[in-house]
Amino acid sequence: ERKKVGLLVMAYGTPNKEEDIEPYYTHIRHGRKPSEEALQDLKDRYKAIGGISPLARITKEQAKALESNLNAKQDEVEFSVYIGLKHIAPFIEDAVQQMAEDGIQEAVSLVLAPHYSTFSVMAYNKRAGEEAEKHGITIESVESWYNEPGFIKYWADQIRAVYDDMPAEEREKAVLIVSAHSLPEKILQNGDPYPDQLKETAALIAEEAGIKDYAIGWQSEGNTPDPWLGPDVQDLTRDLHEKEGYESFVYAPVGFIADHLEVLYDNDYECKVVCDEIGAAYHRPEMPNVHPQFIETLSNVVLKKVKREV
Ligand code: FEC
Repeated sequence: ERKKVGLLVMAYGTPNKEEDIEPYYTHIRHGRKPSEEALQDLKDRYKAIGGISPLARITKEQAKALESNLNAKQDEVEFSVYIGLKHIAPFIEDAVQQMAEDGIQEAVSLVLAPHYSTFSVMAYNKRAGEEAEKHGITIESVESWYNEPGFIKYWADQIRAVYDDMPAEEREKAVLIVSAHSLPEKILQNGDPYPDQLKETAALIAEEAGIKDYAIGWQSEGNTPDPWLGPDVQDLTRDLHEKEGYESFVYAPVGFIADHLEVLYDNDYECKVVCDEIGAAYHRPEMPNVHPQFIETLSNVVLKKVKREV
């Protein structure tokens, strides 16, 4: 008899249809409605990537693939997956409640974002933990997996393939930009590990891919008056072109793991606009999505956590 363990997979969430955009945006803004202008701007960005984001579909596919992989790999534990989203239903709390209704007493949780920060992973885990306590469920949380060898290899392989495809003269003037979602600078006051974790991911990927010219950037920063972590990837692109003469840019948004607005718009549109303006080439390797090697990596991360506890 296999032991039953809940697998709580947490992700950002995305509007499922146009009418969801306003409540979703309001939730992201901690309950404050966006202005008409800001709302329209967000609607236009979704329109530019094809109407809605593929993120909802990809999150479900990732969760299913992870569950199958885990259950095929070992026979001590039977994992049942539950998706809990940060900003739209099914919310993290809904998922934990469903686990309780299904009689789950033990669970392991994983946030579909590699780097730990008080703003992201800690917030997800806090919400899961508070709901779990109400139902007497114990949750072991994976806190980060930004330096997992399989994760590093995934990106190094994709990046290597992009460089190998370049003509030699382009390769000599190419630079890799490794990025994650920006966060307000105030996270640094409490010693948040987020920027150091991104630095480590970047160094490991560059080393494994054999790339010497790389830089770290931040992207998708929010529309608030406080300062955000920089340099922003668009400014960084201009700077690297003007000061160092790079003419080909390879973007690796490693703080994300799926095709969604922040990549399809902020990289594939906004960064590409800058590259076009300065006459540079734009490249963006494929996101992990449900790539088998990537799912295998997540599966190992979860198993390590469970084995430590059993
Ligand atoms: O629908 C989609 O395809 C895109 C989904 C999406 C992902 C995502 C990931 C992260 N965010 C993080 C932090 C912030 C902070 C603010 C913020 C704002 C937005 C807005 C949209 C949005 N985020 Fe997001 N983020 C996604 C979507 N994010 C839409 C609102 C409009 C805008 O600013 O563009 C600022 C909130 C505020 O105003 O106070 C902070 C972090 C991640 C990566 C980790 C994770 O996935 O959880 C950190 C995907």
